[in-house]
Amino acid sequence: MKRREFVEKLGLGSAGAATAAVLGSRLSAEPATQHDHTQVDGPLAQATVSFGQWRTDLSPALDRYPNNNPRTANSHKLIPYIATIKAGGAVTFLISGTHQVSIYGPGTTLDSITRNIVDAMAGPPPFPGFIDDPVNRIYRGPDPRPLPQDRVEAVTFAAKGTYLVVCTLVPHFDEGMHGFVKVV
Ligand SMILES: [Cu+2]
Repeated sequence: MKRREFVEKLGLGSAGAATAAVLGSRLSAEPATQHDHTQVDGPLAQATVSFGQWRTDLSPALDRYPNNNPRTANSHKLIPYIATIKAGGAVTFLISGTHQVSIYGPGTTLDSITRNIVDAMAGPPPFPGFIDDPVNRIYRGPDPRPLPQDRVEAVTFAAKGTYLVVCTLVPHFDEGMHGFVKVV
């Protein structure tokens, strides 16, 4: 069916036809993969991963008031270590502390990531920089330095497989701060 016929069948006048033309061009200008409106539901639709945690086992007790973020009072774990979702689902990373989330596709291991360092600064204060290896990387989070120390990043996983999630802040990467997302 030609567009003119289609518009006439819808009972749109010339103004409606103009609107349809604008909508049509706008839609065709968007990348085909931009929006997926299918719904994701059920128990494996979403998992929450704690990405760095403030400690409560210190003496004296950690007191962040009014706005303290002591590096030495932050635990560098992903909890749970292995999160499981289904394909199309999401993982919500609840981030506390100075961390950068990077996610690698199936096959990448901690040892296979190239230790290429970016943004290191002599200071003062010195900053150790981030690991930047784009090979098989499917997601890299923002530079955490200007951001709140407590924040959220939600990420979707389209395909099945086991994904490596690492903190790419250099000292955390070097101590092996990582976990996995299993997409089933
Ligand atoms: Cu970290």
